[in-house]
Amino acid sequence: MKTALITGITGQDGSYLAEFLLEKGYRVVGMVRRTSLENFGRIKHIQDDIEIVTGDLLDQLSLIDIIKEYKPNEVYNLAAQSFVPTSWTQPVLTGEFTALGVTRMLEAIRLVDPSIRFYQASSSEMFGKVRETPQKETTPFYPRSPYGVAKVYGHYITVNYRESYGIFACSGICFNHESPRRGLEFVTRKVSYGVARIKHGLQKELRLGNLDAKRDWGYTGDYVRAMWLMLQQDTPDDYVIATGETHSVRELVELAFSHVGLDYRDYVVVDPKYFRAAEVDLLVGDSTKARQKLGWQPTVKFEDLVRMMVEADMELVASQKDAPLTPMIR
Ligand code: NDP
Ligand code: GDR
Repeated sequence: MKTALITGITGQDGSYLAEFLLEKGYRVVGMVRRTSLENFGRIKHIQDDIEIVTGDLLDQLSLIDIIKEYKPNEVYNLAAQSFVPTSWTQPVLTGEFTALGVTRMLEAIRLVDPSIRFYQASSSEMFGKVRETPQKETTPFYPRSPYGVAKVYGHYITVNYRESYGIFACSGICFNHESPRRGLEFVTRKVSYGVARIKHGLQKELRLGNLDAKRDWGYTGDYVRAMWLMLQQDTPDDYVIATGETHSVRELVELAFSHVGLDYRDYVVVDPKYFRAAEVDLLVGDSTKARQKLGWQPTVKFEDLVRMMVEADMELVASQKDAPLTPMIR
């Protein structure tokens, strides 16, 4: 039985990856950071099937201890400060988690067992300002936020440890991927949750930022399969993971509202508070390499993804109706 260590297991991707690896017969160890209240909402249904260990990407020794104790065959480094706007308000902390955290984990692997296979969660935010479309592995990076800059560091340190020490280290340059477990502050979930609350009469308007930004949105369940596939190859490499389709935030909003019979123009308010200091205008990925070498392809189309998220939130909000939660939407 192979052992996988997942950092960021309490996050969206971590929960889907843990489910996927359990189905493959892995022993799954999830690293969580210490919090005063448990934060296991996304993994409570599999909590009895996985092992949880406390550690932090900010703490080098905790990583070394965990690698020594659990002896993973594969490490999936998904933990990060992943919300782009927060990277402007906490740029140094974002660098510590999202950039240097990668080096700390790679150092733990190098020191304890360099034969461990390593996956780094790189991001389409590294492409940033449009240089070329669609974006592929060879497209130059031009990050537009401290988050994007930190991910470029994480990406290149992964490449460097592969080239310097021969570690089987791969980067998945994943474009946006979403699900009913997406954090409430990201735009797809903010919209699906907002639509559900409006439809249930709990909210009157939805305040958003730039409706013209375009993203290549896929389904998280498809993306975690690509992460695993990368670590099963004969040689380590980096891959763009994307659907190849792009849509604007406006299209997302229009579709989500129309799914419950509403016209978004009656509810959406553009609030400059949500504009970014520097925007990424257009992302669309070319995942030909992953399709050819990994045999990967996405299975969920944009329209189905939006429908899935709105329906899940309609149910969630209905179940909360007597005790509505106030979303912490920024
Ligand atoms: P989430 O924000 O949902 O999850 C992030 C996870 O990282 C959480 O489990 C969080 O723990 C954990 N974490 C944060 N800081 C630390 C730390 N210092 N030590 C240990 N754990 C920490 O992100 P996603 O699941 O959406 O994304 C997973 C990864 O993929 C991230 O690295 C993200 O940047 C990257 N990515 C995501 C894409 C997407 O579209 N989803 C696309 C491309 C890249 P806690 O629950 O305690 O906060
Ligand atoms: P992104 O995702 O920044 O692409 O990063 P997000 O959903 O936050 O934004 C997508 C686009 O929507 C526009 N937008 C808004 N965004 C938010 N969050 N809230 C709003 O009200 C709003 N209105 C418009 C944004 O300006 C942006 O253009 C995600 C994260 O998961 C990263 O960790 C990951 O690396 C990248 O995807 C790929």
